[in-house]
Amino acid sequence: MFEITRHPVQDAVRQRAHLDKDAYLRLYQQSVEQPDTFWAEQAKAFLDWFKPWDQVHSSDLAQGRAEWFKGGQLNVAYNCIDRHLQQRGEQVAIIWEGDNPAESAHITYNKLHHNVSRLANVLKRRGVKKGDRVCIYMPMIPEAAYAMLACARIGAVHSVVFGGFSPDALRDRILDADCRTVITADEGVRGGKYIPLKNNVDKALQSCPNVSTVVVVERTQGDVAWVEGRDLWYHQALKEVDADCPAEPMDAEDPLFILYTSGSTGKPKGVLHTTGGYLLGAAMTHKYVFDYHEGDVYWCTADVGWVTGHSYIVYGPLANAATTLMFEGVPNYPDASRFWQVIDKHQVNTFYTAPTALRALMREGEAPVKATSRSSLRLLGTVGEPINPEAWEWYFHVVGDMRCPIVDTWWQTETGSILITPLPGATDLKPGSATRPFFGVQPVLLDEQGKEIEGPGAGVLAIKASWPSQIRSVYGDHQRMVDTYFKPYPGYYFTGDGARRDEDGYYWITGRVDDVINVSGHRIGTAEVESALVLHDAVAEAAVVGYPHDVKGQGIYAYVTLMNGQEPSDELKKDLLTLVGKEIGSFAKPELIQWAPGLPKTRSGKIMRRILRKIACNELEDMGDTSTLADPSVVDSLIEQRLNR
Ligand code: 6R9
Repeated sequence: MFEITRHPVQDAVRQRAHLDKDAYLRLYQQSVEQPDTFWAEQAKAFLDWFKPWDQVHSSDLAQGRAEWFKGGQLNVAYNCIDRHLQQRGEQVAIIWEGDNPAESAHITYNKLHHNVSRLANVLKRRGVKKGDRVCIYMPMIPEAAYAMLACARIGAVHSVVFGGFSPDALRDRILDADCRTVITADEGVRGGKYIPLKNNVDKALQSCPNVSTVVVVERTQGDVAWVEGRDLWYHQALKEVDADCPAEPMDAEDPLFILYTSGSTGKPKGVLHTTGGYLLGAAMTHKYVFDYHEGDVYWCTADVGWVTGHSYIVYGPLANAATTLMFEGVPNYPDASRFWQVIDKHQVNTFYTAPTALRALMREGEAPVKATSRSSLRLLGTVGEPINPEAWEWYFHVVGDMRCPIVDTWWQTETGSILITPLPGATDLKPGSATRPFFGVQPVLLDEQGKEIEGPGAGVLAIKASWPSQIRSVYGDHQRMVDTYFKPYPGYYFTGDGARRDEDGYYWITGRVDDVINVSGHRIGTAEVESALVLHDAVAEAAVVGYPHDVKGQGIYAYVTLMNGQEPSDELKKDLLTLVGKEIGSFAKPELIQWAPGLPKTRSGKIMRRILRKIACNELEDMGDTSTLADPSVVDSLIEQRLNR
């Protein structure tokens, strides 16, 4: 076992920080004992309101109901742009760093205002109204942020679909939210490769008759097909509208966006977030967790297609009038020094990334890091999956030169903003622990009976009181939200994660307890991959589990049973991978496919995943109780043929 060293708050960090330990404890206590007073103050301090709220908060977690700042009116784009213009119009809002190191751009708040307002007018002109859903399928270019903010400006609800999703996955999401408008680009560029986004949209739209507008940003000038009347070039459309577009007053509880995420069933859920509570959560955590100060250059390496990109590239930083860096490329292009070069080039102070990226870069050794200065860095962060202490220490020593605290931030698409995290000036760090709850967050560990565990212990992680940026619904299926998150443990929000709490009250997230696999920080439902595999004519049955992977955190291990008369072959394996790529996206392709003549099942026919997980993890000592298996010999043959040794 790697020994865990405690890292106390350094003096220089504490002196600069907004909050020290006493301030954290005092504010935390107030936030849970007098939540209405606490949140009213924060909402006034962080956001500009057109009209004050009637009630700070009302919720009933047993029913999955939460309302924050009901009756209050505000606009997210106004809060992220307009209110900064008078003092900071010429300050840089977005630094864009292209895939190609020779390309970058600086977008001021004035320019952001101009582009967002024009795009909002383009949408209006095409008939997009408050409450309409708009799908955004974009590469990492500033126009992705403009598109999100343009929707927010007119009260349209955006649904950003990650550019790595396949046309089929895109189609499902467009249909589920009944989007009539899609904003995309001709092509994306990542690691020197071109991604045919517009082409993917065209394929998806073959089965989406309701889509009447496709706005296309010109990124590469690559060849694209064109549907007259439906498709319009972004740069041309912008010229035809004026730059004045008033921000629509929205109720705090009006929807802001939908973001699809995988769960334990085959169908992704459209997590719905609303306006006031979400923005407050994003803005407040951005300031305190990253100890944001005016003038800081802040970089989150996520993609806007995931929630981290929503809250910590776009909404949180812009609400705080920060300078946020948006990176089009990948960590190892043109070489493994890229992240650190970008930090020097733009004098980045805060850097927020995923453990998987760090593990991949760790393999390249220290030289690519040490070839750069990184002297601008003050704070480091991680998100998306548990960070192993070895990677944490590498990040701390090699990247941060032992000077920068690391905030390991635990949260989810459903939580909207960071819930468990160190605060740099307040929290001693323990590598691998997300440490302590943010303001207003009351985490609990529940045992198998659903009883709260006191003191140190381990259980499923749940949250026992509403917080402003919590999920409000699953789009089009409210009952599914209630069933998934609020029914399993009545009165609690169920996270789907397991966790341990130590003697200092620190939380250690151990990973998902449901059938969700976390591959490189991307959530993938096992059922989604299984549904894709069984679409193949040769496949009778498939079972998918996760196993530990050195770089990706978890890898996907698929057991595939073929139809009678079908022979396993490398060709077939390739076909199956292609199929998963087509149905979901390349990032969901299984690492390992084992041909399974039979799967371990109970006599009632349920697949025993516990056993499949053990085999995939190469943990064969204790297979647990196999007495309920219909045919125990199946297990021996699977063990014999196992692929991860
Ligand atoms: C923000 C984001 C959520 C799941 C979550 C958990 C895992 C995220 C983590 C972490 C350990 C952390 N997760 N942050 N596990 N430590 N700091 O990633 O949202 O894509 O919805 O994934 O990711 O398992 O339940 P999302």
